[in-house]
Amino acid sequence: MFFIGLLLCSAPVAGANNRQSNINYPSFMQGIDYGKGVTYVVGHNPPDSDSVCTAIAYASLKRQLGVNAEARIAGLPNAETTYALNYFGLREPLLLDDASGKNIILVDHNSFAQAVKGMEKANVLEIIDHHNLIGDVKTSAPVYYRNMPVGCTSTIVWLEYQEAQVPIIKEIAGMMLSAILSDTDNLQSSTTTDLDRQAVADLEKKAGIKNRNAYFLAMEEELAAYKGMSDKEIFYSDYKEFTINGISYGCATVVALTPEKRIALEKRLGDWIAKNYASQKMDMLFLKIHDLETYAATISCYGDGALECAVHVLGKADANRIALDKNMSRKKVVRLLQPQIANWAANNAKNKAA
Ligand SMILES: [Mn+2]
Repeated sequence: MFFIGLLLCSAPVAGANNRQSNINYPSFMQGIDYGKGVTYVVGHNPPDSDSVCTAIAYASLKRQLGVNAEARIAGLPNAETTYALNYFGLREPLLLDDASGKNIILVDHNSFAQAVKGMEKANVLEIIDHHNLIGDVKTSAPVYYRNMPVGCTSTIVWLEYQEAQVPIIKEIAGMMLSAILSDTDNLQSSTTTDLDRQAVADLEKKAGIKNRNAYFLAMEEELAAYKGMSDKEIFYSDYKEFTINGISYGCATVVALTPEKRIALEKRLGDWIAKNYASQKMDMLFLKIHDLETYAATISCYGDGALECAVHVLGKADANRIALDKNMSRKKVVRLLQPQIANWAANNAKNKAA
């Protein structure tokens, strides 16, 4: 326990300016001034398992490389993340409610719209991410920016553990494993790469998970229960916001265990948005729901032009809903939607001017 406590919680033995004691520390990291204070590793808001678990794993790696890093969360973790933390006996990181003036490493996002408040005034030192570059993050010094087209940020962090030749303890393996399983839907999502599979094969051994499918299902059962949550809380539990050409849009992801539960959830949340759309102050809203039995998924579209844009790239609509290809991730949906919305916004502006 002492060993784990040391790795997870304590300040580094070597100071930030004494990093040469770590033989495998990439020498270019000397170009980053982590200063004397704490560097906070934080994911997006609202957080998912990637954002929370990867922050824990990356902060632990940085500490072992001599950086005074600590994991923080941008908001309350969801039930799936809480399950993973409890399973591996780890405490939830503290909340970072304002990033201004702080040294920051961003994981799992690259835009202010998804970041902790005050990030515009933070000192961003690194970005470790697997999303397309929608970001508006600007920095005063060069950063270590690592973006890879893999299924999960933890896959990148796993790779960094290999590169730095830092051993991965059980609890940290458990965090990275949980993040990858969550982001890739147990390696089923269209975003999954061989590197994610390689990481999972290594991490499940190190985490002592003998039945990965059972562990994944237990995590998802917690998430999909949406215990005690209102319609609005469910809608915003895994939600991301974007802006393109002056059009703001949000995409929520919700998961159900069975096709029956997916249909029920579609109806429940659909009724809620239909009533509350106007007060959400977004130009367009999208709700993606999939179930973990068949991996069938649908996306419902709300707001002027939303369905029109979606039909162009995602297929035929039934009312305001489109059936998606199996295993299609939100990331891919957004990647397809974004240029359509950009065009729509440009044409709309032209029409208004004419
Ligand atoms: Mn992620």
